[in-house]
Amino acid sequence: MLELVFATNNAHKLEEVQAIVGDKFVLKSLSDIGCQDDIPETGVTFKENAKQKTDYLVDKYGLYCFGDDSGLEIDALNGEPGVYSARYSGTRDMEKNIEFVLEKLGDNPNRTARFKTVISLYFNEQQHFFEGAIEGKIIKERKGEKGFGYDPIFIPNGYDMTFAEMSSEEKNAISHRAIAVSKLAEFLKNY
Ligand code: ITT
Repeated sequence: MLELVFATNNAHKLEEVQAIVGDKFVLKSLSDIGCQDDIPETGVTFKENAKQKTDYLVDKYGLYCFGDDSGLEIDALNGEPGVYSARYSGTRDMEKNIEFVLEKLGDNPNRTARFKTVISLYFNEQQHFFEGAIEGKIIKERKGEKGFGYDPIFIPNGYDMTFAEMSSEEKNAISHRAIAVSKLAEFLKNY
């Protein structure tokens, strides 16, 4: 079994990714390795932020690791919240962040959006990136209780329910993170 640090403290993400990667890899979170640091995410792209996370862990712990940065891009908001998804309203409170998005969009008929993920992997002394995206639209009111983040207001194209109405299996089969993580898993399967 291969141990890899996943540069996150988000339990939902760890669960989702472990399910996709399967038993061959044991994923450790930041708290599992005793890292309490607030790793800087100061980039203006998902890729820069993802790489900042793995650079930090490699410099400080010398461990093989991966980190992702994800977010929601809404066309009518010029790609926002983007890298600011976790704190769009100025807080990490997702109720407020969703409210802020819905207020900004108002009755704008252009509701197209996508979730994106970029994964940075540091493995065998090499740097790799894997990307995933899923297109969809933002609805006007929250629907569903599952998932996390902006899931209650995002309906992926080809579906009539939000990510928050899907089981984790359904979401994991199509999500931005699933796409990026499958690319990561595909890459790692030879090791
Ligand atoms: P870590 O930095 O600890 O990994 P995070 O919550 O900040 O956790 P990301 O940087 O990957 O996670 O994502 C930033 C925000 O984008 C996240 O807080 C959510 O609000 C939103 N987001 C990302 N992936 C999402 C998903 O699958 N469903 C809903 N919202 C998501």
